[in-house]
Amino acid sequence: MSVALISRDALRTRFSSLMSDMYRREVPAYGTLLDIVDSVNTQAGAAPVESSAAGRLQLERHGAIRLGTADELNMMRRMFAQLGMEPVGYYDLTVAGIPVHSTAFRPVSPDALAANPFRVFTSLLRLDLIPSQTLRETARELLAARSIFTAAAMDLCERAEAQGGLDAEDAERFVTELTQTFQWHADAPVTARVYEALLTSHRLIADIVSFKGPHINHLTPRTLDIEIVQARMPQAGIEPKAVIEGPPARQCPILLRQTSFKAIVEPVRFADGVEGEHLARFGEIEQRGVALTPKGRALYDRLLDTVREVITPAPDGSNAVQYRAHLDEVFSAFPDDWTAMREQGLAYFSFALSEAGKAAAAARHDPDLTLDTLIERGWVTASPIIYEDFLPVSAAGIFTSNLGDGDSAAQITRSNQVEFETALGAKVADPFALYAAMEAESRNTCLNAFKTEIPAE
Ligand code: OOG
Ligand code: NI
Repeated sequence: MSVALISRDALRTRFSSLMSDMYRREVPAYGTLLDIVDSVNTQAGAAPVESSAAGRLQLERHGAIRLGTADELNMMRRMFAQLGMEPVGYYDLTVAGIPVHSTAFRPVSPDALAANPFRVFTSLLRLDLIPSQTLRETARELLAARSIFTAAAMDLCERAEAQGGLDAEDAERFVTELTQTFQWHADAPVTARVYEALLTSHRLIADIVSFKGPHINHLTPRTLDIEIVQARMPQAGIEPKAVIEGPPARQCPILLRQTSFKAIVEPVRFADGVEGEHLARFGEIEQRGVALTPKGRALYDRLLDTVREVITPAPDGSNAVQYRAHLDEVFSAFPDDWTAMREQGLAYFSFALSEAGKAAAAARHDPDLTLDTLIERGWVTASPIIYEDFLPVSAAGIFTSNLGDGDSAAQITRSNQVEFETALGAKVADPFALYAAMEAESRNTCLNAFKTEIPAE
């Protein structure tokens, strides 16, 4: 007799909700932000970008963690695989002076994304980039001495791998145990002196190396209107950053717009008994739009570079109005119309038969109909495919141009990715390929409806 196994989608939803409860307890401002986002999302009359958005919107958020070693990353991949989350994309943040490289663990199939798109941006520290050899060794020893997963989480992960899943009781234990990996530990295993040295080397290195585990550093709900949430944050006592990152506000949203509030101060007790504090954990909100094709993405990158050659947002917000105006002006070159974006091959769309289309397909078979004709006749609808990934630091372009040698830049990037994938124990999926496959499948389904004979029963 076989046991009933809990679906990976259900496990992911339960895990994401446990993480959200924990972060709300640990960082109360996150709870306040969730309340604002909830009320804005319910009020927002605007139709969500994708038709199935309403159902998944409440559940939707992403988190971010930073790991210290290859073994931690490897085990994390196995854990997340049980939640239906696969590594997608490679982000090299060293180009922006941040000593990590990263991937996003997320569901990939349309069904899994519709069930719950919860994703975790996961970074791996690049120890080799710590300049001081003594500090590097200290960091290596600290990381080697910790184990970030509970024994029960590891046992249950192995059981899930062997059985192809977990029964209800094991599933609940597994997600509960796994959540513990991401909790905040106020008691740090380093002395205050070592912490200070790590902090001086790089704030992020101290955050990764000085603690017992990879505390979740933010959780980000998705909103239908980031402008309203940004405006309401100060009224609720939360101070947002000066400008919203990413593209400007548009009729037809593209990619990702994000804004955050400042890291909170958390008390720490160091190994030598010294009391101190740590700043790392914050809150963020995001608004997601359509996924861009390589052509659309190139246009986006070029326009953003153009903006930033003239003006970069000052952290104190002093030029926020001018930045915004310039961003709006430059981005007027990016078509703000779904049909234009589709016809110019700038974004990905998912196609479906309309009611009229279904009737037409049942009545006649015409293998010569093109998708464009079907759309013109109203037989097929095109809905934007949501961008499920992240935006790598735009400084990447500056890095490449500063090197002045395309080949060597490409080589550095490639070898980093190989190193990352070796640590991960798997290859990362190419996000463009995933969106293109979703689009192609929906296109073929529509076209095939007009090609195939109705099977005789
Ligand atoms: C991750 C930053 C990336 C986002 O939304 O772009 C990220 C980190 O700070 O560890 O979460
Ligand atoms: Ni984030």
